[in-house]
Amino acid sequence: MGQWDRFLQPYKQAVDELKIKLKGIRTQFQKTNQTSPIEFVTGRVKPLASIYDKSLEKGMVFEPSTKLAHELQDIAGVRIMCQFVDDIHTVIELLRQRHDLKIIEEKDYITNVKASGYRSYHVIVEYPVATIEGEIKILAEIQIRTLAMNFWASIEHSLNYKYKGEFPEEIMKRLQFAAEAAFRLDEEMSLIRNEIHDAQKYFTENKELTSPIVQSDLGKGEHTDS
Ligand code: 0O2
Ligand code: 0O2
Repeated sequence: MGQWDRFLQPYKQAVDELKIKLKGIRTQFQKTNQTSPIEFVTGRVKPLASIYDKSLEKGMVFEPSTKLAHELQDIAGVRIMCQFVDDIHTVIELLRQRHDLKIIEEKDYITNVKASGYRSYHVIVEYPVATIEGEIKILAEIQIRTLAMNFWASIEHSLNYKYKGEFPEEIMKRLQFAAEAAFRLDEEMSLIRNEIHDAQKYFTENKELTSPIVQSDLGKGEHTDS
Protein backbone atom coordinates (compact mmCIF):
# COMPACT_ATOMS: atom_id res chain seq x y z
CA MET A 1 0.00 0.00 0.00
CA GLY A 2 1.42 3.40 -0.95
CA GLN A 3 1.93 6.26 1.52
CA TRP A 4 -1.16 8.15 0.30
CA ASP A 5 -3.31 5.01 0.28
CA ARG A 6 -2.32 4.36 3.89
CA PHE A 7 -2.99 7.98 4.86
CA LEU A 8 -6.39 8.11 3.13
CA GLN A 9 -7.65 4.68 4.28
CA PRO A 10 -9.10 5.90 7.63
CA TYR A 11 -10.84 8.75 5.78
CA LYS A 12 -12.45 6.25 3.43
CA GLN A 13 -13.58 4.19 6.39
CA ALA A 14 -14.98 7.29 8.11
CA VAL A 15 -16.96 8.31 5.00
CA ASP A 16 -18.39 4.79 4.63
CA GLU A 17 -19.33 4.62 8.32
CA LEU A 18 -20.83 8.10 8.44
CA LYS A 19 -22.90 7.42 5.32
CA ILE A 20 -24.33 4.25 6.87
CA LYS A 21 -25.05 6.01 10.19
CA LEU A 22 -26.71 9.02 8.57
CA LYS A 23 -28.75 6.89 6.18
CA GLY A 24 -29.73 4.96 9.33
CA ILE A 25 -31.35 8.12 10.73
CA ARG A 26 -33.51 8.32 7.60
CA THR A 27 -34.47 4.66 7.91
CA GLN A 28 -35.42 5.06 11.59
CA PHE A 29 -37.73 7.98 10.77
CA GLN A 30 -39.32 6.03 7.92
CA LYS A 31 -39.81 2.84 9.95
CA THR A 32 -41.58 4.81 12.66
CA ASN A 33 -43.83 6.51 10.11
CA GLN A 34 -42.29 9.91 10.69
CA THR A 35 -41.17 12.31 8.00
CA SER A 36 -37.40 12.14 7.70
CA PRO A 37 -35.47 15.42 7.85
CA ILE A 38 -32.88 13.67 5.65
CA GLU A 39 -33.70 13.18 1.98
CA PHE A 40 -30.44 11.53 0.91
CA VAL A 41 -26.79 11.30 1.83
CA THR A 42 -23.66 11.25 -0.32
CA GLY A 43 -20.02 11.12 0.56
CA ARG A 44 -16.54 11.14 -0.89
CA VAL A 45 -12.89 11.18 0.02
CA LYS A 46 -11.27 14.29 -1.48
CA PRO A 47 -9.50 13.25 -4.70
CA LEU A 48 -5.71 13.44 -4.55
CA ALA A 49 -5.66 16.14 -7.26
CA SER A 50 -7.91 18.35 -5.08
CA ILE A 51 -5.74 17.66 -2.01
CA TYR A 52 -2.76 18.74 -4.11
CA ASP A 53 -4.49 21.98 -5.24
CA LYS A 54 -5.66 22.80 -1.71
CA SER A 55 -2.24 22.18 -0.13
CA LEU A 56 -0.62 24.49 -2.73
CA GLU A 57 -3.29 27.13 -2.04
CA LYS A 58 -2.54 26.92 1.67
CA GLY A 59 1.22 27.03 1.07
CA MET A 60 1.78 23.54 2.48
CA VAL A 61 3.99 20.73 1.33
CA PHE A 62 2.00 18.08 -0.54
CA GLU A 63 2.72 15.08 1.62
CA PRO A 64 0.70 12.89 3.98
CA SER A 65 1.29 14.58 7.34
CA THR A 66 -0.35 15.54 10.63
CA LYS A 67 -0.25 19.17 9.51
CA LEU A 68 -2.16 18.36 6.31
CA ALA A 69 -4.70 16.28 8.27
CA HIS A 70 -5.20 19.26 10.58
CA GLU A 71 -5.39 21.97 7.89
CA LEU A 72 -7.56 20.15 5.33
CA GLN A 73 -10.74 19.55 7.25
CA ASP A 74 -12.70 18.11 4.34
CA ILE A 75 -10.56 15.16 3.23
CA ALA A 76 -13.52 13.11 4.43
CA GLY A 77 -16.69 14.81 3.21
CA VAL A 78 -20.29 13.82 3.72
CA ARG A 79 -23.28 15.73 2.38
CA ILE A 80 -26.80 15.57 3.76
CA MET A 81 -29.65 16.77 1.59
CA CYS A 82 -32.91 17.96 3.18
CA GLN A 83 -36.26 18.95 1.73
CA PHE A 84 -36.75 22.07 3.84
CA VAL A 85 -34.53 24.66 5.54
CA ASP A 86 -36.06 23.73 8.92
CA ASP A 87 -34.93 20.12 8.40
CA ILE A 88 -31.33 21.38 8.34
CA HIS A 89 -31.72 22.59 11.93
CA THR A 90 -33.29 19.28 12.96
CA VAL A 91 -30.32 17.42 11.45
CA ILE A 92 -27.80 19.70 13.21
CA GLU A 93 -29.58 19.04 16.52
CA LEU A 94 -29.45 15.29 15.89
CA LEU A 95 -25.72 15.56 15.17
CA ARG A 96 -25.14 17.58 18.36
CA GLN A 97 -26.77 14.81 20.41
CA ARG A 98 -24.55 12.01 19.08
CA HIS A 99 -21.74 10.52 21.12
CA ASP A 100 -19.98 8.83 18.20
CA LEU A 101 -18.73 12.12 16.78
CA LYS A 102 -17.64 15.44 18.23
CA ILE A 103 -18.55 18.72 16.58
CA ILE A 104 -15.59 21.04 16.66
CA GLU A 105 -16.78 23.80 14.35
CA GLU A 106 -19.97 25.00 12.70
CA LYS A 107 -20.12 27.32 9.69
CA ASP A 108 -23.52 28.77 8.89
CA TYR A 109 -23.45 29.80 5.23
CA ILE A 110 -27.24 29.99 5.25
CA THR A 111 -27.39 33.03 7.51
CA ASN A 112 -24.00 34.23 6.25
CA VAL A 113 -24.41 33.62 2.52
CA LYS A 114 -21.11 33.51 0.61
CA ALA A 115 -20.44 36.24 -1.95
CA SER A 116 -20.88 33.64 -4.71
CA GLY A 117 -24.45 33.01 -3.51
CA TYR A 118 -23.47 29.68 -1.87
CA ARG A 119 -25.72 28.50 0.96
CA SER A 120 -25.14 25.45 3.13
CA TYR A 121 -24.46 24.58 6.76
CA HIS A 122 -21.06 23.03 7.41
CA VAL A 123 -20.18 21.04 10.49
CA ILE A 124 -16.61 19.94 11.12
CA VAL A 125 -16.50 16.84 13.26
CA GLU A 126 -13.84 14.78 14.94
CA TYR A 127 -14.59 11.14 14.23
CA PRO A 128 -12.86 8.12 15.80
CA VAL A 129 -11.83 5.41 13.36
CA ALA A 130 -10.93 1.96 14.68
CA THR A 131 -7.83 0.63 12.91
CA ILE A 132 -5.79 -2.51 13.55
CA GLU A 133 -3.16 -0.22 15.12
CA GLY A 134 -5.69 1.33 17.49
CA GLU A 135 -8.14 4.21 17.35
CA ILE A 136 -7.31 7.35 15.43
CA LYS A 137 -9.35 10.54 15.34
CA ILE A 138 -9.81 12.19 11.99
CA LEU A 139 -11.60 15.36 10.89
CA ALA A 140 -14.59 15.18 8.57
CA GLU A 141 -16.79 17.85 7.04
CA ILE A 142 -20.55 17.35 6.98
CA GLN A 143 -22.35 19.72 4.62
CA ILE A 144 -26.09 20.05 5.22
CA ARG A 145 -28.25 21.75 2.61
CA THR A 146 -31.66 21.73 0.96
CA LEU A 147 -32.27 20.14 -2.44
CA ALA A 148 -32.49 23.64 -3.96
CA MET A 149 -29.18 24.71 -2.36
CA ASN A 150 -27.65 21.47 -3.64
CA PHE A 151 -28.96 22.06 -7.16
CA TRP A 152 -27.41 25.52 -7.22
CA ALA A 153 -24.08 24.38 -5.71
CA SER A 154 -23.72 21.47 -8.16
CA ILE A 155 -24.27 23.71 -11.17
CA GLU A 156 -22.01 26.45 -9.84
CA HIS A 157 -19.33 23.87 -9.03
CA SER A 158 -19.35 22.59 -12.63
CA LEU A 159 -19.15 26.15 -14.00
CA ASN A 160 -16.39 26.94 -11.54
CA TYR A 161 -14.45 24.00 -12.91
CA LYS A 162 -14.85 25.37 -16.44
CA TYR A 163 -13.93 28.97 -15.56
CA LYS A 164 -11.41 28.06 -12.81
CA GLY A 165 -13.04 30.54 -10.43
CA GLU A 166 -12.74 33.46 -12.89
CA PHE A 167 -16.40 33.89 -13.81
CA PRO A 168 -17.33 36.46 -16.45
CA GLU A 169 -19.24 39.29 -14.72
CA GLU A 170 -22.51 38.38 -16.46
CA ILE A 171 -22.38 34.72 -15.35
CA MET A 172 -21.44 35.67 -11.81
CA LYS A 173 -24.46 38.00 -11.57
CA ARG A 174 -26.79 35.35 -13.01
CA LEU A 175 -25.49 32.79 -10.54
CA GLN A 176 -26.09 35.17 -7.64
CA PHE A 177 -29.59 35.81 -8.98
CA ALA A 178 -30.18 32.05 -9.35
CA ALA A 179 -29.00 31.49 -5.75
CA GLU A 180 -31.60 33.97 -4.51
CA ALA A 181 -34.28 32.34 -6.69
CA ALA A 182 -33.36 28.94 -5.21
CA PHE A 183 -33.67 30.36 -1.72
CA ARG A 184 -37.04 31.91 -2.53
CA LEU A 185 -38.12 28.47 -3.73
CA ASP A 186 -37.06 27.03 -0.35
CA GLU A 187 -39.07 29.74 1.42
CA GLU A 188 -42.15 29.10 -0.74
CA MET A 189 -41.95 25.34 -0.19
CA SER A 190 -41.63 25.89 3.57
CA LEU A 191 -44.95 27.73 3.53
CA ILE A 192 -46.75 24.63 2.22
CA ARG A 193 -44.55 22.19 4.12
CA ASN A 194 -47.37 20.57 6.11
CA GLU A 195 -49.42 20.07 2.96
CA ILE A 196 -46.41 18.42 1.25
CA HIS A 197 -45.75 16.17 4.27
CA ASP A 198 -49.38 15.01 4.33
CA ALA A 199 -49.26 14.23 0.62
CA GLN A 200 -45.99 12.31 0.97
CA LYS A 201 -47.34 10.32 3.92
CA TYR A 202 -50.50 9.50 1.98
CA PHE A 203 -48.44 8.46 -1.05
CA THR A 204 -46.13 6.16 0.99
CA GLU A 205 -49.02 4.50 2.82
CA ASN A 206 -51.10 3.96 -0.33
CA LYS A 207 -48.23 3.01 -2.65
CA GLU A 208 -47.93 -0.37 -0.87
CA LEU A 209 -51.65 -1.02 -0.97
CA THR A 210 -52.06 -0.30 -4.69
CA SER A 211 -48.87 -2.06 -5.82
CA PRO A 212 -49.76 -5.05 -8.09
CA ILE A 213 -47.02 -7.12 -6.36
CA VAL A 214 -48.45 -6.48 -2.90
CA GLN A 215 -51.98 -7.06 -4.27
CA SER A 216 -51.01 -10.42 -5.74
CA ASP A 217 -49.17 -11.29 -2.50
CA LEU A 218 -52.29 -10.36 -0.55
CA GLY A 219 -54.30 -12.51 -2.94
CA LYS A 220 -51.94 -15.46 -2.41
CA GLY A 221 -52.23 -14.99 1.32
CA GLU A 222 -56.00 -15.25 1.15
CA HIS A 223 -55.92 -18.51 -0.88
CA THR A 224 -53.43 -20.14 1.50
CA ASP A 225 -55.53 -19.23 4.49
CA SER A 226 -58.72 -20.56 3.07
P1 0O2 B 1 -31.09 4.64 -2.36
O1 0O2 B 1 -31.77 3.36 -2.06
O2 0O2 B 1 -31.26 5.07 -3.75
O3 0O2 B 1 -31.36 5.71 -1.35
P2 0O2 B 1 -23.48 5.17 -2.36
O4 0O2 B 1 -22.08 4.69 -2.52
O5 0O2 B 1 -24.40 4.67 -3.43
O6 0O2 B 1 -24.02 4.91 -0.99
P3 0O2 B 1 -22.42 7.73 -3.11
O7 0O2 B 1 -21.62 7.05 -4.16
O8 0O2 B 1 -21.70 8.42 -2.04
O9 0O2 B 1 -23.46 6.72 -2.46
O10 0O2 B 1 -23.28 8.84 -3.74
P4 0O2 B 1 -24.29 8.78 -4.94
O11 0O2 B 1 -24.19 7.48 -5.68
O12 0O2 B 1 -24.08 10.02 -5.71
O13 0O2 B 1 -25.71 8.90 -4.27
C1 0O2 B 1 -25.94 8.46 -2.95
C2 0O2 B 1 -27.39 8.17 -2.77
O14 0O2 B 1 -28.13 9.40 -2.94
C3 0O2 B 1 -27.91 7.18 -3.75
O15 0O2 B 1 -28.80 6.36 -3.06
C4 0O2 B 1 -28.67 8.02 -4.76
O16 0O2 B 1 -29.79 7.32 -5.28
C5 0O2 B 1 -29.15 9.16 -3.88
N1 0O2 B 1 -29.37 10.38 -4.65
C6 0O2 B 1 -28.50 11.03 -5.45
N2 0O2 B 1 -29.08 12.10 -5.99
C7 0O2 B 1 -30.35 12.14 -5.51
C8 0O2 B 1 -31.45 13.03 -5.70
O17 0O2 B 1 -31.38 14.03 -6.40
N3 0O2 B 1 -32.59 12.75 -4.99
C9 0O2 B 1 -32.71 11.67 -4.19
N4 0O2 B 1 -33.84 11.47 -3.51
N5 0O2 B 1 -31.69 10.79 -4.01
C10 0O2 B 1 -30.54 11.03 -4.67
P5 0O2 B 1 -28.32 5.01 -2.48
O18 0O2 B 1 -27.55 5.27 -1.26
O19 0O2 B 1 -27.57 4.24 -3.54
O20 0O2 B 1 -29.59 4.25 -2.12
P1 0O2 C 1 -14.98 20.13 -3.20
O1 0O2 C 1 -14.81 20.00 -4.66
O2 0O2 C 1 -16.38 20.48 -2.83
O3 0O2 C 1 -14.46 18.98 -2.45
P2 0O2 C 1 -11.15 25.83 2.50
O4 0O2 C 1 -11.84 24.50 2.66
O5 0O2 C 1 -9.86 25.88 3.15
O6 0O2 C 1 -11.21 26.33 1.08
P3 0O2 C 1 -13.03 27.08 4.13
O7 0O2 C 1 -13.53 28.49 4.00
O8 0O2 C 1 -12.69 26.62 5.48
O9 0O2 C 1 -11.84 26.97 3.20
O10 0O2 C 1 -14.03 26.08 3.51
P4 0O2 C 1 -15.55 26.27 3.32
O11 0O2 C 1 -15.77 27.40 2.39
O12 0O2 C 1 -16.18 26.31 4.66
O13 0O2 C 1 -15.93 24.93 2.63
C1 0O2 C 1 -15.33 24.54 1.45
C2 0O2 C 1 -16.30 23.66 0.69
O14 0O2 C 1 -17.60 24.23 0.74
C3 0O2 C 1 -15.94 23.55 -0.76
O15 0O2 C 1 -15.09 22.47 -0.94
C4 0O2 C 1 -17.28 23.32 -1.41
O16 0O2 C 1 -17.68 21.97 -1.28
C5 0O2 C 1 -18.19 24.17 -0.56
N1 0O2 C 1 -18.25 25.55 -1.07
C6 0O2 C 1 -17.82 26.65 -0.43
N2 0O2 C 1 -18.06 27.77 -1.15
C7 0O2 C 1 -18.67 27.34 -2.29
C8 0O2 C 1 -19.18 28.04 -3.45
O17 0O2 C 1 -19.11 29.25 -3.58
N3 0O2 C 1 -19.73 27.24 -4.42
C9 0O2 C 1 -19.83 25.90 -4.30
N4 0O2 C 1 -20.40 25.21 -5.32
N5 0O2 C 1 -19.35 25.22 -3.23
C10 0O2 C 1 -18.78 25.92 -2.24
P5 0O2 C 1 -13.95 22.54 -2.06
O18 0O2 C 1 -12.66 22.52 -1.39
O19 0O2 C 1 -14.21 23.65 -3.00
O20 0O2 C 1 -13.97 21.24 -2.81
